[in-house]
Amino acid sequence: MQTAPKLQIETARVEDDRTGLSIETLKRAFLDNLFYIQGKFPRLATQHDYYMALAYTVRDRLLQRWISTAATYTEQSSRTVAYLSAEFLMGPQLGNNLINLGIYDRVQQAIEELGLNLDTLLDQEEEPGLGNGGLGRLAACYLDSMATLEIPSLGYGIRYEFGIFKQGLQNGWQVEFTDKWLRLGNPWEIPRPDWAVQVKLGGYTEAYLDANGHYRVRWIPRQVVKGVPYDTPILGYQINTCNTLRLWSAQAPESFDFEAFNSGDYLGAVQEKISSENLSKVLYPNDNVSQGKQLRLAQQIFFVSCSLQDMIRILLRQKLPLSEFSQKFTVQLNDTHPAIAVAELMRLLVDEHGIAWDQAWDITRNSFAYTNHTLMPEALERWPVEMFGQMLPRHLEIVYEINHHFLDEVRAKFPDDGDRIRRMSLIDESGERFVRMANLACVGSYAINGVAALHTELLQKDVLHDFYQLYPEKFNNKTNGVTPRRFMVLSNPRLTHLLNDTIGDSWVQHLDHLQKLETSVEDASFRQRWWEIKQANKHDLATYIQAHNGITVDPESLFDIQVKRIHEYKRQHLMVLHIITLYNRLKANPNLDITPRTFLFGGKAAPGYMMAKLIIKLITSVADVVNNDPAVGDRLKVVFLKNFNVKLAQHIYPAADLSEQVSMAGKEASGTGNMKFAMNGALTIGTLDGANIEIREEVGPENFFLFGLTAAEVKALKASSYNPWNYYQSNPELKEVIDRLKAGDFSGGNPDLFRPLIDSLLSWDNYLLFADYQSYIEAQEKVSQAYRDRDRWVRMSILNTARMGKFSSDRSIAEYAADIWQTPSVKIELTDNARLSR
Ligand code: Z57
Repeated sequence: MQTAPKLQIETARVEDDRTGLSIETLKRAFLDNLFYIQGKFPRLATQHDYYMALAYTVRDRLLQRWISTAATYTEQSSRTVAYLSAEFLMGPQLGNNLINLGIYDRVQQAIEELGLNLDTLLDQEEEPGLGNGGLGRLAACYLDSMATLEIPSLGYGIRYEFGIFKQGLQNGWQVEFTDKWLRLGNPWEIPRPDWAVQVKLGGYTEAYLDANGHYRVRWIPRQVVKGVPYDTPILGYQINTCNTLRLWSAQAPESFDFEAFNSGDYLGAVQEKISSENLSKVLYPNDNVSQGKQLRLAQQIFFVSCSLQDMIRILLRQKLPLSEFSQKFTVQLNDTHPAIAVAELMRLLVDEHGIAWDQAWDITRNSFAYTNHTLMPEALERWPVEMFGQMLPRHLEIVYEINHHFLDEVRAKFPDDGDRIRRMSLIDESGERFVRMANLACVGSYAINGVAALHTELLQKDVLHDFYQLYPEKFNNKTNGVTPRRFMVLSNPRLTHLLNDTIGDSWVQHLDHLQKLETSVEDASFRQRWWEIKQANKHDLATYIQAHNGITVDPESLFDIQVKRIHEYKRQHLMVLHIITLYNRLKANPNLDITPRTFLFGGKAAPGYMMAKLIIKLITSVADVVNNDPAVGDRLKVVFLKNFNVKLAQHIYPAADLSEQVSMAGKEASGTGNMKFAMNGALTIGTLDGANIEIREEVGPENFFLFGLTAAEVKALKASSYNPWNYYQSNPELKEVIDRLKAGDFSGGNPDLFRPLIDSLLSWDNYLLFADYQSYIEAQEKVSQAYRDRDRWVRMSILNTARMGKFSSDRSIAEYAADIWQTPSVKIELTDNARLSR
């Protein structure tokens, strides 16, 4: 403390270099970082070194805001959202931080003056792919919006050493490579070893009487794992708020090693260390599926326990009593992956902090809110009671105790209803016994939400109907949104400039201001510029395709795109049926005047999901035939873009004419790619599923290509038993598509390759492709007609963008804050950080 005045003097110059925003200062800081952090000079430096130097330059500016933010939250003991998620699919950080800091153009100039190219540096970044798809990317968009709306928040998750695998293609099949994203270092994170915590696993429990003669339980674990937090700053858009993403990395605790060393079991000690570190080794690569693996449960308790202990540390440091946990924090559960938190908070409060059960239960129930993200039965998490008890013996007791109280509550409201009790119990006892995590989340939360209007309705009617009857007041809808900073400003600069020229730049924070574009629809020169921008973006993507796939595509053709995880319910293969239909028409009538199309696919299949991998092989096989048939010429091209990730996504949405959102109605909870496409002026062909319904409502039915059965019709058809064979027999074009596939026309004459897929389509097909085929083909004909009338198409495109205001994640987050969290926003002044050291 005595040294503080000296510290202040020394920081005076450093501070300017580390916080200044002038081009000269940025250049000086960049070179400083190249020398003193990378230890390189220009003759030796690689592009990656330059990227790192720039990243550290930007990080310094973030840290200045981060410190001001943390100081303010601490001073004001602000109510804070803890967003618990097993996945955060962040995507590259540098560009986004430049946008949010408002220094993109200046940095571009500084970098150019140094003889370098900003795009090349941005391209160096290995993206943190710590998520599978929609759910993980939603968490990332929500962090951006919480910071932008000045809501105090902490994202809590796992610092996977290996994120989602990298996808390669070999002979048209998906192959997986480990994602070694940390290999060259991660400039955005700061380890906080001093805030490490311990997590217990395995072992047994025993009862004892404490000093006051109270009955208590202690848990003697078999293993203890240390969780070390790594913090990443999350800056809001042109605001000083800089929140934190805190990811936990698993390590073996030193004390455990020592015991083994002393007992001479050196290899045993090393083994223990390896098994501990496995907890944060790799992201499970499944989307919308739960495998029920033991290591996955260990990951869940690991990050949940670390996070709750961290919150308790923060609470106590602010000199608040534990009874105020739920006033200080609201904990959002991103699906059931963190739902074990309900039992873990009870354990921490009761066992570790001596709070009575009833009071602990009040605190717990007032702390959690649960978001459900899926209606897919195979995604609902259930843990075998046996496995659960082995790993979490104390939690199993707590779950039983919660269940005991809960079922009493159910019986009181619904007497003599044994079926209801069996359905609602936290334990599934219909066969092998399972712990039901969705039930635990519902019982332990004060709010439950779905992610689109239809989805929430189906939760209430179907999947969570019993819970809706018991707790109707807990249920609410929060339609998803996406951040326009990353998915418009950063990824579509041409469109951003046009929008700014036309309506000013307030739309970036208030996306509904895009409405102001409606009048420009009548302006022919505006329409011309709109068209040229889309063409330029398509040209860029065509260049990428040429370089990566060696396929020449025509930027004037209609870019018809489906990018998302590969899953049967999302029906990538429905788009393939359309492609083959067009191909057959061309073969039968070579001079047919069709609208030229480029079909683009991208997406990963879970490595164990054979049917999804076969769909990829189908796409690449159809591509090989169609792209190389002289009878087709340049009229149809089919491209599978490998390794679809956030970085690639940012190149794709701005270049899309048509967005394919063709899931079977009632299966896609919301979808978020649908929003990213439409914001960038793509038109949608889609079913009445998830947020498609709300997008269509907003943009107007005349600006949306609708097809297919409704969720209610799907349900009815399934109830009356679906017979694909009838569709096949009665629809000649469909029959020809299937017959060609069967004959091996797309598999080098091999009729066996696609047999599993064809058999499924023809005999039971849970996703009713044939039932929607004709309607889809007809909608696609309307698309082709509309595209031929360029003026009409551009008008529709403009109106799509103009009417997408609702789908900003700012709107979603504002609703969460108002209806669920009750978190006031907190203004952050930029403080002179040197002052904080006094
Ligand atoms: C996942 O990406 C989603 C739901 C899940 O239960 C799991 Br596990 C992973 C997706 C839904 O499929 C999308 O429809 C939704 O838009 C997204 O979560 C975000 O809510």
